[in-house]
Amino acid sequence: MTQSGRIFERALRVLPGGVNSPVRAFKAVKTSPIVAKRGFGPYLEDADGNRYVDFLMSWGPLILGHSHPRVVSAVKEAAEKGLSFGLTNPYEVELAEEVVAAVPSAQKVRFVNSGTEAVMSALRLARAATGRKYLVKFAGCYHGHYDAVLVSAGSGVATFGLPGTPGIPEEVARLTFVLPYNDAEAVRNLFAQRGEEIAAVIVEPVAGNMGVVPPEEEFLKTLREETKKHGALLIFDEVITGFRLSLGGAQEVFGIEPDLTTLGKVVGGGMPVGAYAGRRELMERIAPEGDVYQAGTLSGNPVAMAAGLATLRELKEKNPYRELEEKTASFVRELSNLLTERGIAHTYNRVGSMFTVFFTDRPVRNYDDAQTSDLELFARFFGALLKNGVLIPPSQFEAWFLSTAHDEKVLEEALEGIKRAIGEL
Ligand code: HOZ
Repeated sequence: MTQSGRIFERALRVLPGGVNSPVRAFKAVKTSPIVAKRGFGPYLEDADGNRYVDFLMSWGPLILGHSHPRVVSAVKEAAEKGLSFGLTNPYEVELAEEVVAAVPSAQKVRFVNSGTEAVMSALRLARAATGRKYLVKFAGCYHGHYDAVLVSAGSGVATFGLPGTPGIPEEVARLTFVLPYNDAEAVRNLFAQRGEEIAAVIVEPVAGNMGVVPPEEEFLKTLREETKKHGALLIFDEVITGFRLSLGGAQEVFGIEPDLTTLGKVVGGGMPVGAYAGRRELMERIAPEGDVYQAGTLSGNPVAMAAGLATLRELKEKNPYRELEEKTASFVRELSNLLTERGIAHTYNRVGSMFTVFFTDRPVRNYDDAQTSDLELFARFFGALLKNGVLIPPSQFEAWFLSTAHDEKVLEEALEGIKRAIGEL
């Protein structure tokens, strides 16, 4: 038995499913999970010493690659001064200043510990600010595991084919309307009927949790127009796209300002950080300035803030976005050519440095399309890639990520592994 196998066997005895987040169990790809030992730059090494070119990249945070020296030294320096104070510290102020400077719609920001927490808090704020209770989300979008948004969700919920989850009262689920992604007409119709009851529309401005699905131009514009017209708030869930597509996120790329933005992943540089941000008068409703309560012992943790700060400063100084996009575009084109040469029907979606390959012959513009992908073939593709030194997300309904550490040579190495893997399908 492998070392990974041995560790996972022990894990199964003490952790539900052997994991602390379902997608890590590799169930959908019918492969034994690997146990991570270390990461360096674009590579991940498992407990048996196997090295993989990593396109999972911790599900998105590691835009600078694993263990970037600047981030690691910032973490060490902060840790030596204290792991947690439960008091205001300078790092959180500096990180907030960076967020406010970069994200177009952010005038004030509150840090929390995960994307889920950010979403939960932003939705509470939206309900308080509007005095309404209904929410709108889109099928296949995933906004963390908060009750209100775990209906028709992407990510792990899609991966395991779950219709929803027990434990969420029907009364709660009924407060969330679910519409198809990229369907501006459906949005207009719903607002025409129920517009005055809707507190907020929450959307991934580029979907990343049904695989990558870019927004059609009219879609985001319609969301902005309809929410404004009916006094509802527009929330962009930029947990994946924030600081990933550009320093100002998807809202900067598409030129549309939401009322509230949720952040996570890159903003924490690999540490557990989430955040929600928005216009001053909205954010000032949050306690202790206002009456909407939300708190956390470890929120704004100095070590986590230091990691985020080092990451954002590196991004600001180096501005790697154009290069990242070009590298990713040419990589995914070559990958697609390899599949075509082998006669495998597929399509891919890419935005910036995130992309997904779907094994279907129709364009993927919503969750129904994404579900036409051949999941059996995806599972075999995943296994063959792993055997050939390439790690991708163990689910069809996720994004692959490139980092600044994925240079030409590494991508060449990955393409060789991919070519061998395709040959084995
Ligand atoms: N937050 C990730 C969604 N793309 C998945 C990570 C997880 O659920 O563990």
